[in-house]
Amino acid sequence: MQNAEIARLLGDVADLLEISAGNPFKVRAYRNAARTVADHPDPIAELVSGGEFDLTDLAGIGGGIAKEITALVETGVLPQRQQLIAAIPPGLLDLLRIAGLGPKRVKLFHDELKVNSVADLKAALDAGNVAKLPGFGPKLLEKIREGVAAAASGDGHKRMVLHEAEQYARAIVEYLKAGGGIDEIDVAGSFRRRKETIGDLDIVVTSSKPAAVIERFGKYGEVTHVAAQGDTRSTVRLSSGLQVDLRVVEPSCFGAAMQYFTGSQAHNIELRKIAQAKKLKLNEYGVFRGSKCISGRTERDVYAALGLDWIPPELRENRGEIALAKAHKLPALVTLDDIRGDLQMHTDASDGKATLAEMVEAARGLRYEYIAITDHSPRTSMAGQTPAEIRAQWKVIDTLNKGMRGFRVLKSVEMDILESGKLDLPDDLLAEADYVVATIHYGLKQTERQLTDRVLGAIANRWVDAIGHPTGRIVPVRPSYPLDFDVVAKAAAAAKCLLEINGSERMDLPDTLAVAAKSHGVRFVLSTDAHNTRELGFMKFAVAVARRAGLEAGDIANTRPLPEFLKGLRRSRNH
Ligand code: DGT
Ligand code: CA
Ligand code: CA
Ligand code: ZN
Repeated sequence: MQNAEIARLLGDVADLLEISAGNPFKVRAYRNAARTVADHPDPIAELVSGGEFDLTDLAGIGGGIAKEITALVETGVLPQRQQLIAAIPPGLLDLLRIAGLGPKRVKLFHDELKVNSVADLKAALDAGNVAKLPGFGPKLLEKIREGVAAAASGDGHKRMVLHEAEQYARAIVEYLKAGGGIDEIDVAGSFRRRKETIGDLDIVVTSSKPAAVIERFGKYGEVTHVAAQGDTRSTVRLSSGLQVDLRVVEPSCFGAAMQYFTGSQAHNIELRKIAQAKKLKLNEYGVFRGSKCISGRTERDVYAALGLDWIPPELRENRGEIALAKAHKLPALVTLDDIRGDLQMHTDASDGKATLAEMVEAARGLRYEYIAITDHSPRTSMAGQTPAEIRAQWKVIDTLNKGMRGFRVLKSVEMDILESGKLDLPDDLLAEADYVVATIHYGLKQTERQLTDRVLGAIANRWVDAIGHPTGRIVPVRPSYPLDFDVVAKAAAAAKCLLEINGSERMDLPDTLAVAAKSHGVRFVLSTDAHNTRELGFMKFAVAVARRAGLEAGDIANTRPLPEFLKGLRRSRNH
């Protein structure tokens, strides 16, 4: 069982306690425990079943919750959650899964309107009773109405963020492999294309014992419902709401099946047109001339039969990749191995959880050559550092650097671009840094003109080396703030200011905007925005966005060795 799943169940307990007016300290304890588990770098379930591990050593986990987690790992059931579910109307859990609704609102509906199910909520909306509650404006009501409609039609499952889907996919693939009898196994679909959210997982397998694989799949501990099952395919729903499709195929068809089920649908439709023009037929079993299969063993064979170079899955969106494959002009996409440093992360000097030393050690473990420590500036009220504190941190970094070989910590800061458009730190301080990233965190409700001007103002400052998470979006909870992105991209290119691709759940820049930025001549920097050591692993998601945008190593500043990286920064070029 993966950490995301344990954390989700602990979070359910917090929600259910809150709805049933449980002890607020207990609510908080479960929420903290959920966070601790979600942030833990190693699989908690494995540690617990290994024996020697004491859960109460973890921050925020006491004896009671430790026992609960141990029971969960051993039995697949969290006792506290079962008890709570038995004591409340079961429909309340469905309400919690609706977009825009959390425990506070569900409790309010329950207490004030006697709402106990999706149907009850729909009736209350229709009768205008929700609108009478304080804090429910037209926008929120519309969002809830949409969520209720989706839930009522059985389609209410939210898309899962790639970060989380990664854990679920890995766990279920490992489970299937552990059962034996599997020759090849891979995840296709939007997951393989590395889309930022996943509708469902599509797993393709070759096996000499299809029936046994299908049976084992249906018995996976998290399965709540087997939606469809045949001799070679099955669809299940997990307790997290995630749907998983499994197909068992012949080895001679594995490449064709992977190609078909990777999609995208738009990409596949274009491929079929190419096949038809060559008097061939393309489907999930292979490429056929008449009834004779001419390829299907590998994806490369399938593309070759159509006269195309193999296309990396991240590009398969029918956005021009097929013409490039035909002309042998596909980009050599950047890979995780190309990345030599991580240029945004936080320590406990601002809102991070780990110390500077811990972040450095973890980054060295990832074989980076350099990192930037980018704690927040004063505007981030609770967490920001004053100029004096920043200078003190930089002194510590100087000392640290003297004691290291082959690795360098860059003196940096994540500086807020204030609501007024001014920058949060003075030029003399910025000039002493090795690297500065400027970002917007506040005043997101301003107009497009105001927000665009703020970003342009930051780009105009010669000491701003990069704009961090440039659009402010967070997948899937918050869209971009209004921004004239073309104007921003042109200005960044002209000023040699980098634009960040942030690999946290922001996934910001989005892939489509990174494409647009590249066309204006922008260079990029990839970062994780890690707030603990585990999140340093988010670089693969920044790389995913970059690959979907067709970026090559040469487009990305932190694929360069340190001297070249530093020389390429505008602060060194402008002298
Ligand atoms: P998702 O799950 O909504 O994030 O997106 P996908 O792309 O994973 O879509 P999904 O799971 O419905 O199907 C996986 C792939 O299988 C899809 O990308 C292309 C292929 N596929 C599925 N159904 C069809 C279909 O009716 N026609 C074609 N051409 N391809 C299909
Ligand atoms: Ca899918
Ligand atoms: Ca599917
Ligand atoms: Zn930030």
